[in-house]
Amino acid sequence: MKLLFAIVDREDANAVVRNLSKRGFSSTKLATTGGFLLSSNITLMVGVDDKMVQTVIDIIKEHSHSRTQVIPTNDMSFDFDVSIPMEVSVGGATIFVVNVDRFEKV
Ligand code: 2BA
Repeated sequence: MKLLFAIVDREDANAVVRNLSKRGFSSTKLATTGGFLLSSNITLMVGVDDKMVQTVIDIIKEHSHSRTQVIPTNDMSFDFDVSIPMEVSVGGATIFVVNVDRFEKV
C-alpha cells in the first residue's frame, strides 16, 4: 500500500476530491500553506493499493490546473527599496508517494 500526499490549489481541491470519490478512492483534505508564497493550498492524503497509484495520480493531474502568480520581490542592487514583480508558476499538483508499512481501521 502507498500513501499519496498531493499538494493542490485550493480552487482545484474540491474537484479532485469529488472525482477521486466517484472512482471509489477515499481522501483526507488538510488545509496547508506553501512555504514560498505563504498562501494557502490543500494537501490531500490518499491511501491506495500499489496498483492504483497511477490511476490516482491521473485523476489528480486531470483536475489540477497550472497557474501563474505575480509576486513582488526586492531588488537588492539599489540603495533604496525597489519592488520588482516576478512571475511564479504554481501547480498543477505536487505529489509524494510513500510506502505504508501497516494500514488498519479499528
Ligand atoms: P509554495 O512553497 O508557496 O511555492 C509556490 C510556487 O513558487 C512553486 O510552485 C514554485 O513555482 C515557486 N517556488 C517555490 N519555491 C521557490 C524558490 N525557492 N524559488 C523560486 N520559486 C519557488 P510549485 O512547485 O507548483 O509548488 C506548489 C506548492 O507545493 C508549494 O507552494 C508547496 O506548498 C508545495 N511544494 C512544492 N514542492 C515541494 C517540496 N519539495 N516539498 C514540500 N512541499 C512542496
